[in-house]
Parts: sequence; structure tokens; C-alpha cells
Amino acid sequence: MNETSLKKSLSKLKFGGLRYFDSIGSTNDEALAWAAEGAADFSLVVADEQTQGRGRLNRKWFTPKGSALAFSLILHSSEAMRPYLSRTVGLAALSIAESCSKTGLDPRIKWPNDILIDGKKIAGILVETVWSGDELDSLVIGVGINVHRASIPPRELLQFPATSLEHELGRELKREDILFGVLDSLVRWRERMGRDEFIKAWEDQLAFRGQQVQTFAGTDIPVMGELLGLELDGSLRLLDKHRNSVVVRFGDVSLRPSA
Ligand code: BT5
Repeated sequence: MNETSLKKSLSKLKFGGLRYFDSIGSTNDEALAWAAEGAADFSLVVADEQTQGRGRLNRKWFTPKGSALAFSLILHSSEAMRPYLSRTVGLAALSIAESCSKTGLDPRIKWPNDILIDGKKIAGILVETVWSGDELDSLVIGVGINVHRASIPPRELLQFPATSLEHELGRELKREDILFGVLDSLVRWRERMGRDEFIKAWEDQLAFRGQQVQTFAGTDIPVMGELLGLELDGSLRLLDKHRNSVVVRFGDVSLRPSA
């Protein structure tokens, strides 16, 4: 992947701007700075390698050179999107899942921000925001997708098993084609963010639906229950052992199947 091949593959999409880097600290840091300087809606930062890739709570995200997709998309919070901003992570998750499905794989969304294939993590999402005073100005959707086999981090560095698209498919892929698929899907889902079909499609792709799970949100005490689905704001709905409905809101939540 290089700037020329990238621009060629993405030529059908209308970007506010496009910045490509052979190597960068974090595409989200670049996009946050660009958004603060007034980047146009639908501006994209892509890198072939990240040396300081970030997950949530400043956890490390691995993007070795030449092997993965690492990009950050800047969206302005339009009038139409504003009531549904809590669905933004779903917008990214659905778009990644849909484009992976098109390659013949069966992805699942591990709420809130991971994409799994066969129970292993293939992609992670980090949504961050830029404010003008107390008005939300822009959203930065950071996405890392393991495409080639060399993108899979060593097992000992992970809390959750990981895989790559090529490993799961058993054939070669072009990163530019996957990126086009994700962004093309995102453009379409963005228009439908406020609709019920959006929540339904997101819910249909959830991992562990109907199964017992535990979620951890900053304390050692997990919230446990059967994973039922989503609230309209994208929060997770569980059914606890007393048959009470429990809502788990966004934040730093980790979800695991119960042993
Ligand atoms: C995430 O965080 O999964 C969000 C990752 C977002 C990365 C993108 S890349 C482009 C943009 N620029 C950035 O700097 N970030 C975004 P979280 O749920 O906190 O998961 C982080 C955990 O995933 C780490 O602690 C590792 O255990 C694991 N991990 C790191 N790299 C991985 C990889 N390549 N594949 C699978 N798991 C990985």
C-alpha cells in the first residue's frame, strides 16, 4: 500500500481530505489535531505503520509495517447525526462487519468496540471527540484491522486471542480493497443512523447473543447475565439471574463469555 494505490482504490469516495503516512505515531492523534484545525467532514488519515497505536484507556494497539489497516475518519456531527451520536461505535462496527462478510467471513461484534471472527479479535475501534467549547465539533473514528498474517500480535501480549482476515480466509487480500469496503459501507449506514433498522442490523451481528456473559466496567465486580440485545442508544441489555433487565452503558467496558 502506498499513497498512489490508496488514492486509486478510494477514488469513488468523496473525501474532505486524505492524509497518508508510511509511518506515524497514531492516526487518531493526527486526526484529532487535524479536526481541531478545522478538517472538513469525511477526512481520512491512513498509515502503513503505527508506532504509538492506542486502544481504549491508552492500551497499546499493534500495527506492524506493511500488514494491517490503521485509519482514522473525521466526521462532523451533523444535525441529522446529533441525536444518535451514541451509535457512532455501532456505525464503525457495522461497517467493518459488513465489509468482512462480503469476503465470505462470518464476523461478530463484541460490544462495544471489537470485531471477532471465530471468537478471535480481528479489529478494534476507538472513537474520540473534538469539542468547540461545550459543542461537539467532530468525531474521530479510529479503526485497526488485521489484514495480512504478520499483523497478528504475539499471543503473550494479548488478553484476548487475535487473528487476521487472510489467516481466516486462507487467501490473499489487498488492504486498499478492505478499506474501500468499510468506508463505502459506512457512508451508507451513516445516512440510516437514526433508523430502527440500524439498531436491528447492529444487534443481529452481536457476539454471544443469548449466551451468559460478564461485563467489567472499572471494578472487579462483573455485571453478569444473558446477552439480550441493544437499547436504542446502543447500550447493552442483559437479563440477570433474577430475570431483571440490566442495562450496561458505554464507558470502559470489557465483555467476556461466562466460563
Ligand atoms: C481497541 O481498544 O480495540 C481499539 C483499537 C483502535 C486502534 C485504531 S488503529 C487506528 C487508530 N489509531 C490509534 O492509535 N488507534 C486507532 P481496546 O478494546 O482497548 O483493545 C486494546 C487491546 O487489544 C490491547 O490491550 C491488546 O490486548 C489487544 N490488541 C492490540 N493490538 C491488537 C491487534 N493488532 N489485534 C488484536 N488485538 C490487539
